[in-house]
Amino acid sequence: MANFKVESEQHGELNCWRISSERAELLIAQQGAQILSYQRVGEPPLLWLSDQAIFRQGKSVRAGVPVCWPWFGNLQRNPASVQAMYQGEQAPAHGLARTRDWQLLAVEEQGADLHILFTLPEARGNLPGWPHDVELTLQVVLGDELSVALTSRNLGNSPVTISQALHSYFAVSDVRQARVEGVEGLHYIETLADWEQRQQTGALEFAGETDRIYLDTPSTLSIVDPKWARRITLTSSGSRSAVIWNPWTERAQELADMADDGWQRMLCIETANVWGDVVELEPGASWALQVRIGSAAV
Ligand code: TA6
Repeated sequence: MANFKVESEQHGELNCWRISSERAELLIAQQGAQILSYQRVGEPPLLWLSDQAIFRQGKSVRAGVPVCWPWFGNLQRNPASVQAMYQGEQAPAHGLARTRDWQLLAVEEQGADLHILFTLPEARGNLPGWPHDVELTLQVVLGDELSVALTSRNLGNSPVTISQALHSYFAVSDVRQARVEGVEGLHYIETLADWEQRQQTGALEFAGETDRIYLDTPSTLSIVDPKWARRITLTSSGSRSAVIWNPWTERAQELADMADDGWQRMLCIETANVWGDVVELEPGASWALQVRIGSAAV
């Protein structure tokens, strides 16, 4: 007998699945194959879902793990090789994949883990303004940790260059008391000061709006949350860059889908391939961007 449950749920305009195992529960939207929430039995949520989230077609939900692909952020800020792939007019922020409907291919148990597989059929040459033929899959594994792997395989005849990110929103007690470890000494791009390159001293603490691209990142970053006595650990592969974002007071007020004080309870660490870390896929080549998310008491 199966030890998991898959239930369909409608949230506003979005079809979603609530998938639960004996150990954890996930809510995933068909749009963007976006994980909206992740909670282990008996623990507070690890991922943040905005109290004022808007569940509308064509708009990414302010929650969980939006998939940014085939470019990250503002296309104009990407290397020319990534920009050249897009032939449309207005390029939406964070690419095309997060607002398209994905297909759920399988939910199956493998040992003690639950494997969930999605694909974006339109990536096979039918995305508006982006005519390249790529097999794009998102594999989510619910085990002791949550693993998310985004794999792109170039099925066309010419190289394809992408930037991408798993734009993960983490739940914290109060961002002003949390810190990120693993970034000590790294160089980063300060997007809030003319994209100047700077160097991090010590762990990252938060005292204002933060929007940085960390370069040459190690495979492990963690969020230490003393108030909730919790450490969230992100273990990545296929990535040497990470974006760390918190909108703080004024930017949060501008976001219709975030409460004015919502910024206090969230923190984005985005496992990425951005800046000098974009991915060039030769014909037939594939690339997997992966993060495993775990937590432990501190
Ligand atoms: O990853 C950081 C960032 O690019 C910020 O600049 C901020 O705008 C955020 O993502 C959210 O973007 P969104 O398009 O989802 O509102």
